[in-house]
Amino acid sequence: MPVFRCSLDCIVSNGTVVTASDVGRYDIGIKDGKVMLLAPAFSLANVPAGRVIDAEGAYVMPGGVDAHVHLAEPELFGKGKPADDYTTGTRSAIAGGTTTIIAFAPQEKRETTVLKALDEAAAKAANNSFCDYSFHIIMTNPVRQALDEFTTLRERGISSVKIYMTYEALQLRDNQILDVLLQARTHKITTLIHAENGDMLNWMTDQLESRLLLAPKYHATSRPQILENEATNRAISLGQLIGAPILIVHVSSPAAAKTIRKAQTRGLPVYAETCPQYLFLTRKELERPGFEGAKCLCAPPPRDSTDDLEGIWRGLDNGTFTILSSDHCPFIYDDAETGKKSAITEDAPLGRFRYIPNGCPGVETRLSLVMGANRLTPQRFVEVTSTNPAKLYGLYPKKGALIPGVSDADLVIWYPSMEPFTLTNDLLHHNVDYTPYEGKTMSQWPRYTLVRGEVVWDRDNGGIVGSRGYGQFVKRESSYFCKDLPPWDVEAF
Ligand code: DUC
Ligand code: ZN
Repeated sequence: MPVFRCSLDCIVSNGTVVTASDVGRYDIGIKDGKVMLLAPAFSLANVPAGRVIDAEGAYVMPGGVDAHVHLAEPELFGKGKPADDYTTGTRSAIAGGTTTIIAFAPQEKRETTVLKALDEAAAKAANNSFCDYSFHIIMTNPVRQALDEFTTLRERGISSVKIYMTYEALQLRDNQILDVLLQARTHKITTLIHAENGDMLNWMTDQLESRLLLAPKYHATSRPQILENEATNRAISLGQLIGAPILIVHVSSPAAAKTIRKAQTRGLPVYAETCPQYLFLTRKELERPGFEGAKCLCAPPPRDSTDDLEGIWRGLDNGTFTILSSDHCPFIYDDAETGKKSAITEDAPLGRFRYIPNGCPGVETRLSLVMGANRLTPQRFVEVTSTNPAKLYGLYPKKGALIPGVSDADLVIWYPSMEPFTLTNDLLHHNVDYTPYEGKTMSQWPRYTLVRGEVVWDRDNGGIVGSRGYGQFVKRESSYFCKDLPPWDVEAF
């Protein structure tokens, strides 16, 4: 039995503690916001502590790291603005067991700097967040000045940028993508890529519109898998030319997943993300009566069949997908100005899918949906929802781990067993009037969430008990997966 000369701030006793590599019955001692020790279950029973939480044998895991969350952004994905700001979005995150988010700092197309975007996002998040946070820069105008600012980005703890192969306000040409990748390689920055072929989908949209096929379900028709697979393949080729690590975000297509797996097998530094919407929703959801299908409209779209969902689950299980994020992109449904209904006009009572803001809320439901499906081992669940995003984006081992003396005491504690309940939007904490998963039977939900040792979510005693402004900006290092590379040399080809 360990002998303690000092007291602990908190003990989480008798948990089935799960990390990306191990499962075991432990007590966790917390001091000054850090994991101080893991000791055999019940062995800390006589140690003085400010608070003791009895996990009653339930799973205790590193808190979720959600690396894809859209908050307080301007209109980027068609009409409409994400409805959550840093307060409501991070409130929703902690209620769902997520303790760190990475949101976005979007550069405007006409700007020649990316630092303005970073300053603006930082100002929005500061003193407003319930959980810890960082930002990916969205690069829309990779001119020399913006690229030269990568040095400053690294100094300020930012080690990732995101680029788009679609969306008028965001799309880059291949030569611009190469510019970003080369600079990213030099500065050990990971490049996130939204891989859909924008020209193909615009052309398909024009075809559909010319036949007056405008309803939400045609959004999926306009973006078949081949268009995601083409862009994925091109992104991999561009990355290969430069030898730069890339992360393909929100992969929905099993065909694209196969392309990624082949590249990984060839040893290329290609990482991939998927999201719950591609594990639980099919395009059938876009056919809900009236305009209701718009609630599940996101890009890439939910795919055709349960076989497609199975293909994505397989990729999550077999290592093709490195991380599982939410792509929380919340638009109010019943809002004709900035929400989903902004695409409805007198001429188009079912809306024009081209103008429906792309995105679904999901930061709060990400962990519970996937835990409840019981398809992954607990260790693999922790790996894709917490440890790998922390490693990939330079937060590890401060986040995504339970290493004594090193890791922040960010924890999600589940119930030892739970009566299934029906999910309804009023149970959630985002600023949106719907969830795509309304009516779904849930068999898991976090009982407690701790951020740096403080209980911020206590489902049975007050719900949200953390405070706005407690969340801190976390400076990030380069990716844990990033290798030292010699300078890129065009003459080597
Ligand atoms: N896809 C979405 O569904 N929403 C936000 C951005 C994106 O690429
Ligand atoms: Zn995207």
